[in-house]
Amino acid sequence: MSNITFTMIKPDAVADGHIGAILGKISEGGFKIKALKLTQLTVADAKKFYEVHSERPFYGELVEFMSSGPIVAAVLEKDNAVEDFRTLIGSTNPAEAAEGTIRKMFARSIGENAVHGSDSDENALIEAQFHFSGREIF
Ligand code: DAT
Ligand code: MG
Repeated sequence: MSNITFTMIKPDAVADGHIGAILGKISEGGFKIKALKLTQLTVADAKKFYEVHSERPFYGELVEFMSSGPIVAAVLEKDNAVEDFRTLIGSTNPAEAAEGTIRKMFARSIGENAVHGSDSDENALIEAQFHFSGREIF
């Protein structure tokens, strides 16, 4: 399953009513939806998903935020999906994100930044399988 990436529309963007607009940007960006659901991370889920950041000073608030409300999880397919999706979402800090990117348009702050995008093909597969069973990925 190369050419896939994993994304979440984070609790801030769901609460702010941006699910439809963000899915629209994803579709316009040429990504095909392979899996999609509204769900919520437990604290344990969020700790595990962001384990790589466990030594960072923002880990506690990141885990608290990511488990604070519903998210939309999705698996997306496109040539060069990981890199192209990172371009579409923009920099981690929305203040530094390019015009027209999802984070520039919809994020609240560096911590509450509207969307997740996988950072490698390897992690895309791990993250997709963390959230979806085989029968949920089309
Ligand atoms: P990205 O989501 O762009 O891959 P990352 O992997 O470095 O960024 O960090 C994961 C998430 O952690 C990020 O989306 C928001 C949060 N985060 C990163 N840096 C932060 C900071 N300096 N302060 C607060 N939250 C931060
Ligand atoms: Mg990252």
